[in-house]
Amino acid sequence: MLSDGHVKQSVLRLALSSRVDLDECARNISKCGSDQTCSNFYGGYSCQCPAGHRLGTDNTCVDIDECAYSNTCSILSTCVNTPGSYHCVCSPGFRNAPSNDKVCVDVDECSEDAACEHGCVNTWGGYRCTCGRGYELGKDNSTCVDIDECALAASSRRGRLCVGTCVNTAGTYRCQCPPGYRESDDGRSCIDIDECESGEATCARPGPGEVCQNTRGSYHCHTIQCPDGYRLDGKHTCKRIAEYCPVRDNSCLRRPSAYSYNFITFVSNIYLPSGSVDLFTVHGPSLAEAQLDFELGLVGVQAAPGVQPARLSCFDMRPTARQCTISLLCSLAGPQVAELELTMSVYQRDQYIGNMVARIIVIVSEYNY
Ligand SMILES: [Ca+2]
Ligand SMILES: [Ca+2]
Ligand SMILES: [Ca+2]
Repeated sequence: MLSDGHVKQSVLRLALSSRVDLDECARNISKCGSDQTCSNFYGGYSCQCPAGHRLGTDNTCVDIDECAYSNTCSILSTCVNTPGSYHCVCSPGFRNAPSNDKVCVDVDECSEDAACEHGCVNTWGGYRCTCGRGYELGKDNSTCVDIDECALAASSRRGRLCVGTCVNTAGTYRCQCPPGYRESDDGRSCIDIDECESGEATCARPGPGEVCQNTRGSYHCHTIQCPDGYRLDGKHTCKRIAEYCPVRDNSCLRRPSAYSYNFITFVSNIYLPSGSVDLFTVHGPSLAEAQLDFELGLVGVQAAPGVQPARLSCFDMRPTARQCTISLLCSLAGPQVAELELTMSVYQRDQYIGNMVARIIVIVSEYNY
């Protein structure tokens, strides 16, 4: 006889002699055990075991082991039998629901004691820490460590983050340009400052003969000093004062009729996809039956310490009947300045009639951008 988990043992007695009920419970003459509840009824009484107990064979109450049979504990918990009942001991990350020790619910560690430096995401049975942009989770899974984007990019094949220098900072990075450049609007590139244009350039003596040549990341000052017997003509040319040489004055004829100064600048280690790049072309005079003869020389090289100076073999000369083109064959490192001299001798009907000199000042800047 089961009712509400209580186990009843009822005793019916025949009361033939009297129609008055005897209350065995009240009289304390029932055979109910001390842990049982006695319930009187007309003509008998019953003994009830406490909840969670069943009546044993010898009429004593025995605890029911709910864990051994059916229980409501989920797989996330362990059933623990108790006298008269049981409860569910929750797995780590879970705890009993308020006022229900047979149900386990997830602990929201984020709203409690989770030690996350930046962010926290609650998960079923646990939680995880998150980090803000530019940070990654440390080995302790709770603190956030700055990502070195510069080192990461350098070790990956994605290429450089910055044209200039990459500077790692907390949570991000920035690109830095050397003096002589300004940062581009996107912050990644370096844009050359034209110091000659802006007036920042401090060339020795501004005025005739002083040439300010802007270069990538810097500028170059060059003073054109015309040799004796020459005068500055325009900005970049020295002309022989004696325009015509006296007849048979060979020493006069051997002197160039003009020196022109030509400035060419490019970046360090310039990429030469086809192996060479044309630098400069000098054209011959428009004389009838003129023959031209060209000669190329390296006047001098100023290279920074540790920089391989340009050699004459780095330059090629392609003369034709009317002109001559100078090209670069080497990917020169900078900073350095090389000065070339291209002498063009002019003949007419096999008669030497004079020469001109083109000075080519090749300025290689320090950086490759
Ligand atoms: Ca949780
Ligand atoms: Ca960083
Ligand atoms: Ca510049």
